[in-house]
Amino acid sequence: MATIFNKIIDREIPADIVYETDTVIAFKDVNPVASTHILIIPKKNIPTLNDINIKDTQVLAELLLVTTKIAKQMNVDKEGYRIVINCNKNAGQTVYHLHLHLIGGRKLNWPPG
Ligand code: DGP
Repeated sequence: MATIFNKIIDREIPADIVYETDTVIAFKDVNPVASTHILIIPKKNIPTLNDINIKDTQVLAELLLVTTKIAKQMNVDKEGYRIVINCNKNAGQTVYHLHLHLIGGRKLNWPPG
């Protein structure tokens, strides 16, 4: 099912895009929880982490590689950052299109809330 993120991919609504390839796209989160808060998503519709399969191996690897590139680009790689994937309601997933949150720029608490 199409979500708001498909509209960002298709340029139907604006987003602050920081990185893009044929298969993934990354943009600033509209509700940032830290000075660096980027969402990295596959262009392919994958609703949740539960929906990945072996055919997605390449795109999943690319999501992680792109995340590390953006962390460098945003200058949070040395101080540190966190990647979060919320899966379904107990984790607070609100957009049902797989996405990685890249969060950095401040000290992050552990365990998360
Ligand atoms: P999650 O709770 O993991 O499903 O996080 C979804 C995130 O998506 C949330 O941090 C806010 C962000 N978000 C929702 N709608 C939009 C939008 O239209 N544009 C942007 N840039 N981010 C959005």
